[in-house]
Amino acid sequence: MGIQYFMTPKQKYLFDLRGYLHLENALTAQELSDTQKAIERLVQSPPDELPPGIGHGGEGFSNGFSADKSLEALTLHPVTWPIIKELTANKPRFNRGSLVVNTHHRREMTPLHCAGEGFRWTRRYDVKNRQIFTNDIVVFFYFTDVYPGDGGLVVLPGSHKRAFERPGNLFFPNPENPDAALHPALVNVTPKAGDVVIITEMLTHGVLVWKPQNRDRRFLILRYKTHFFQDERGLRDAFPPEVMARLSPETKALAAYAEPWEEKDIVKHDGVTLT
Ligand SMILES: O=C(O)CCC(=O)C(=O)O
Ligand SMILES: [Fe+2]
Repeated sequence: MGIQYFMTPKQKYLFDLRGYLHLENALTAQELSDTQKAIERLVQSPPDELPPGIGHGGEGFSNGFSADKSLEALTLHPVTWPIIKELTANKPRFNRGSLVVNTHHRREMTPLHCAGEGFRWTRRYDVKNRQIFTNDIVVFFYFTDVYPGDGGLVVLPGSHKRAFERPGNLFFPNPENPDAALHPALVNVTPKAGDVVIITEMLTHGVLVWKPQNRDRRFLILRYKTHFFQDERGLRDAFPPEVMARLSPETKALAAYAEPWEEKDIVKHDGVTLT
């Protein structure tokens, strides 16, 4: 089967120009309320009662996507799925899904970073025959609102096509000062609950200190590579056995390794419902 084109001309233009997309209201009201409730249950649950295979360290719940079917279903969400298929040339592999509850207690920012900095040549962003390809995609589903001035994700639009090494401290000469004005080349992305942000991990990005004391920033990080990508998870299962055991067959198919010339059955479906 040839590749079908799903991204709108506007999405293609913006993703290629900036290295990310911010899609508003990606979740239905029902999806948003189901996922918000599931996350609240996870947050309230004592550490020894977390579902097997979910670890809570720092501000993250590793494998948090597998805590509830409403969260697991986001791996194949109708808004993001066609875009993920297109960006990976129909060869996606889902291989990581953490949930984050970011609060003001975390006082330091996450410095700017991106895939492909330094010696790593394995991550790519390319455009050929009017098609965008990238083998490292991160999808952020938001369950709470972010407003300008709150903090959170900052990106350097266009940096996924950089040709030179980023000079250290160029954008944050004084990273200890959370009140410093943002460098004009950076954009603080401010999604609202139900929005989704899709980036290529080639994009330079970081995280500002979260300022509100009465609100947190809750979001799911879903990572996709090509299904033949070799990283430390390589040919083995992307998730621990106790997580694999409760995943739906569709999610397992999405997380499966395949050879470069193969095409997984799961990509033949536009809308995938978990069974
Ligand atoms: O906290 C965030 O918004 C971004 C985290 C991050 O850099 C990543 O997941 O790659
Ligand atoms: Fe990152």
